[in-house]
Amino acid sequence: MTREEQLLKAKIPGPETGIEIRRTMCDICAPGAHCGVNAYVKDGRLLKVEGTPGYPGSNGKLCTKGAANRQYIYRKDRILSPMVRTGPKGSDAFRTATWEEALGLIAENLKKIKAESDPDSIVWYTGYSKWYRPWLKRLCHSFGGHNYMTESSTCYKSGWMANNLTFGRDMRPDMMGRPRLLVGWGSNPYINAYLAGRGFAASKDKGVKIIIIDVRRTQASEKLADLYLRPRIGTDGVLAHAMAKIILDNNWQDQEFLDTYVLGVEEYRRMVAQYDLETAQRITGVPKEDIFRAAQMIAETKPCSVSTNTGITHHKNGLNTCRAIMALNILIGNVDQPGGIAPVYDTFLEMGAGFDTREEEFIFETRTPERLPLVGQKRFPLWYDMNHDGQAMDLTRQILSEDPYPIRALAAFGMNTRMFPQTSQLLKALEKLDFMFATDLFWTDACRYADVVLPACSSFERGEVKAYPGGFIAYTQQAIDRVGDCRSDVEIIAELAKLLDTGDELLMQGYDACVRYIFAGNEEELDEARRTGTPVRSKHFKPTPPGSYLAKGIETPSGKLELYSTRIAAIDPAAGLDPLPVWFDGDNACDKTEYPFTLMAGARLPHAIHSRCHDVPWLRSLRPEPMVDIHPEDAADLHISQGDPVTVSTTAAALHLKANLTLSANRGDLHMFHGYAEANANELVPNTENDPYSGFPSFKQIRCRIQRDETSPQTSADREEEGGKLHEL
Ligand SMILES: Nc1nc2c(c(=O)[nH]1)N[C@H]1C(S)=C(S)[C@@H](COP(=O)(O)OP(=O)(O)OC[C@H]3O[C@@H](n4cnc5c(=O)[nH]c(N)nc54)[C@H](O)[C@@H]3O)O[C@H]1N2
Ligand SMILES: Nc1nc2c(c(=O)[nH]1)N[C@H]1C(S)=C(S)[C@@H](COP(=O)(O)OP(=O)(O)OC[C@H]3O[C@@H](n4cnc5c(=O)[nH]c(N)nc54)[C@H](O)[C@@H]3O)O[C@H]1N2
Ligand SMILES: [Mo]
Repeated sequence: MTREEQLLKAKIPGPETGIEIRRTMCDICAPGAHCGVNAYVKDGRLLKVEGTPGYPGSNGKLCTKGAANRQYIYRKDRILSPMVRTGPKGSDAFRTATWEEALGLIAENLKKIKAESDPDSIVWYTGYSKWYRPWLKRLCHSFGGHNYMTESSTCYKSGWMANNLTFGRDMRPDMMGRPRLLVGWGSNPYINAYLAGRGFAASKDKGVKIIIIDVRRTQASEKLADLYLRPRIGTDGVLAHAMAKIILDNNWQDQEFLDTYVLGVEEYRRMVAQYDLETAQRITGVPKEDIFRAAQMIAETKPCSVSTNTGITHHKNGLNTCRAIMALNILIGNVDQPGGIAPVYDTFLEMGAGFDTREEEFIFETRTPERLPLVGQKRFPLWYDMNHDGQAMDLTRQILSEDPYPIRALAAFGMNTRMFPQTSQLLKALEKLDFMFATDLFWTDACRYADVVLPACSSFERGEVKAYPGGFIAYTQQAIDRVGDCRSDVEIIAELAKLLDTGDELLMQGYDACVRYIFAGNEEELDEARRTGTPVRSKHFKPTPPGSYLAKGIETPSGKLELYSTRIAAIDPAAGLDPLPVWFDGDNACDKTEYPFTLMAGARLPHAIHSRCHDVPWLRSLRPEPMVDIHPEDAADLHISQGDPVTVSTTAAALHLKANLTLSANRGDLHMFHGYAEANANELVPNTENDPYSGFPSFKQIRCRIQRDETSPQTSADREEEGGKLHEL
């Protein structure tokens, strides 16, 4: 018995208490770690949670969000039963309904709209939750539709596209191969993925060097970095190109690797030649000595892994910036080499676990040929070419303009409108729909615009399968009583498959039958995982050794690693996309004297995840008020003190909140966290400022101005009191 197991055993409550410990997983950060949870349950109610020792990845640890699961699950605004709208859209005028009536209404309306128009006049959308996605997408297909879209229209997929264009596959740092230098570019793993943060910290303890490149001072820049570069927002493409030029000028590149595996080296060399150190320093604001030192460290420390994340893709030239950053791995020959970057092979729900499943077959086998262009297809042709899903960032525009055809209905699974740029415009669009239904745990604005609302359940209230790196399969069982009359999203989907006359027998059979289809060949593992509540390793687990990807054949159109993208070159030239990872100034076009600041809306709070945790009391208490971060010198120029009420304005909207003076902000930049209902950062983000390659909104680079509100002056005593508690997050 391990020490953790002994400790756990010592804490097991006696039978006289009526408390049982049940195994489940935390789904608040779907799809991330899904940390293992020991749920203390009495009479079907959750009393407390602890991490499950020995669980893949999390191994007994939980973050602040995971530790607050009880408050999350019993949030006051949980939806308790199906609801049907009785008043105007946007209001709270709803009545309760039975499941039979609610699902019947949905089926009746969707069938009618399909018959009158086209199945693709119905959009199937899902928010951040990933666990039911294969089921929802199959339902869309089985009903004859294709207009399926997800929150990945703003998350992860742009980086995935950048990597696929360049390497033919998604790529991650090969931590098993023990890199000696880690470059975290726009990455704050302590907060965004605490398990990765722990990994970085453990590597540092073992002498691994770390470079952090971030526009804000963060926990990572302070605690991890041997070298910290702080560029101006959205100038990373220049920084990466300048480093590439240094590497090439000094002949530090792996020429043999370039000659053997890479397409477009000469075009790339010509492109980066314009970014000499002077130019790079002028544009990025990073001292040229630091740029040189970073390039030298990257070229000389072997093995080295350069990686980036989603923050970088939330810019108008985000996808190309990602390509520019990842190209450094190619120059130094660190692709598919131990300790460099390694290809990812998805097993299930976008997670590579080292074995194959029939997930793709499950999703696509009922898909029919497309007839109409999908949402966003014309505006973002590269997105369409690589994803064949709708791009949700074009939904507002298409509903309002009906161009190229009207969208009439929306199936909204976990849609939080607060996460979309210019939320109020999206709400206006929802008002125009003939029919909408929503599933969510909580009562959201999207619910207020729906005709029918269905209560969904949390991961503790359902069974769920998950694959983990290392070949593990977890299969939980329901651990607590359901709150109210909620159901799992997949139960809802299975029921709709019946009522919508899809004839999809497999989908109608429900979750477990589909899981067995997807995980065919792993039935024993599924059974054992389910019985024991402990993840089980698949007998089909096969690690992919470094070098095998290059040996087997690079999966780009040219069969080479592409610094020049042949896939982009094949897109209609009218789209104006460049096959090279060119940098352009993504600053939005508006008067810079009127809008002298740059707003970065939405780095991560440790205790919040998008819209999910702001109404969880423990978590909210850690940063109760929406605030805008501003450099103290900028604040002094504008006579703004800590805690002052201020207005931040962009071309899209104006927002009232409080000022937070902090040295984590660059001069000239403002930072806000997203997710606060009373100060929704996304109202400030114009929904026309998108990356033309990915369609992603420019959440992190918006021109703005800030001024002190004279209407609600604070007393100097108030200010002094608040000034004492400078927020450093
Ligand atoms: N300004 C700004 N905006 C951003 C970002 C940013 O950085 N800045 N980041 C973007 C990114 S990367 C992302 S991923 C998106 C996230 O955006 P969303 O996908 O909207 O994220 P959430 O608010 O976490 O979840 C959406 C909804 O799902 C509900 N939900 C939770 N679990 C379940 C479930 O099991 N079933 C159902 N049916 N519903 C459930 C939640 O209550 C919530 O209302 O936001 C994007 N928006
Ligand atoms: N606690 C918590 N964890 C989360 C989430 C959450 O909401 N809360 N969301 C999850 C989700 S859905 C996602 S997609 C990931 C996102 O995680 P990341 O991809 O890491 O994204 P961000 O936190 O948006 O940005 C990372 C860093 O990039 C910096 N940055 C912004 N703009 C620039 C720039 O122009 N240049 C440079 N060099 N740096 C820049 C920010 O200051 C930030 O510290 O996090 C996940 N983890
Ligand atoms: Mo995300």
